[in-house]
Amino acid sequence: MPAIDAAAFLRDLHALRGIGRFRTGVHRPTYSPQDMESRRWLMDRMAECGLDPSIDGVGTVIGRHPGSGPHLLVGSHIETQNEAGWLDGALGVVAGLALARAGLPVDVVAFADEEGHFDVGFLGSRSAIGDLAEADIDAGRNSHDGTPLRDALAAAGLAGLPRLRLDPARYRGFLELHIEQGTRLEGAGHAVGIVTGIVAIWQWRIVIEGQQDHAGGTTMAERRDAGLAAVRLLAAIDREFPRLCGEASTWTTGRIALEPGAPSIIPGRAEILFQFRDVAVPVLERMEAGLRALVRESNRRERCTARLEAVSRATPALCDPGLMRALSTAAEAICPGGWQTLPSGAGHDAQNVARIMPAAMLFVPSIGGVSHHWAEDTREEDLVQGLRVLGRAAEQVLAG
Ligand code: HGY
Ligand code: MN
Ligand code: MN
Repeated sequence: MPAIDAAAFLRDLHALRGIGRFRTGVHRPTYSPQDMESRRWLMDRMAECGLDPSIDGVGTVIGRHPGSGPHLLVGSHIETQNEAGWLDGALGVVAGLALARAGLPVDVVAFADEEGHFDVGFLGSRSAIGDLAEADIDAGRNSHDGTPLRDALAAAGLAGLPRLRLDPARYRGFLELHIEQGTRLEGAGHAVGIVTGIVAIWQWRIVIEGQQDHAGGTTMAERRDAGLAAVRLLAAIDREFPRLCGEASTWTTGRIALEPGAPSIIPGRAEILFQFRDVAVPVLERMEAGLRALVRESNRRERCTARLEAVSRATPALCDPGLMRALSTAAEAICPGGWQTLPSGAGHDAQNVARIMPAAMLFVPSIGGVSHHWAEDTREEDLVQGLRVLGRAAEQVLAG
């Protein structure tokens, strides 16, 4: 068993929690001043743990182990959703620091913008596996305010830096420790989850054009209300999708923006951000076909026009059986009977890294399943136990 310093691990987690603190969580949107401060903090910790730290042209931070290998890559992300949790992403990166501090030959990585503040989708891990062209960066926009990605990179001082490209030959594989962000482990009374597969997120923008007009003088028969058309389309999706979806599919409308958004003006424009998720591409394709049919039907029925735009389509991933075996052997040794396998309903950088090398994930329980919320939390004993399972599995893989 590697000599893991649990106290230092928890100290690092709480120190990172203090950068961009928001209530009991954090607010560290990608490239914000607090996000960049956390990346500098991480590089300092990497150097202290004997790693050679660097930040790349999209903000991914990697700490390279100086030895000749073989190595494992361990990490996740450190930016967060807005006003969200302190563990989503941070746990996997700080766990990597703890393994390096224990002397394991690991490289530690924090992939930039896993949380999709920019509409490229998995910016850092896609760039690191060679799946991001310069044109993708040119086209990238902030998902909240439309800021061009190029401008954000320049403002963060990253413009012109080379981009990390992972060499799969350097690694036995990639391991990501993450909170479950659901209630399955807590419901089963299990402390550890070994992930079988990771969903793909297919993200859409639906723009509905109507006619801005007076809310009183315009009769109900003659108005072209983009807001009502949006609501009716979303209701139609919710009626139809249970017929198309898979067992664990989800679909979510994260934002409906009405313009001009005044109480006495009929909205002339509606913009919907809509996504659906599943682990199986045929199910995703079935839901896409259903969505396209519903948009066509809306355009037949409404006096408004709806336009569907694909924002991003991730690739689902199955976790590597060999790494999963190492994780389950370690889990059984450390918490016998207290673990299970389960799919991930959240997307993760591991699903991209899995496209170039073996990758696997380990979950620890989320209290009440809460995540993407500042109240997100996990018991410290579960955090430490998850780290110990990760460390034992990493040692086994490296000894391979
Ligand atoms: O939304 C997700 O699944 C990830 O947490 N960004
Ligand atoms: Mn995450
Ligand atoms: Mn997240």
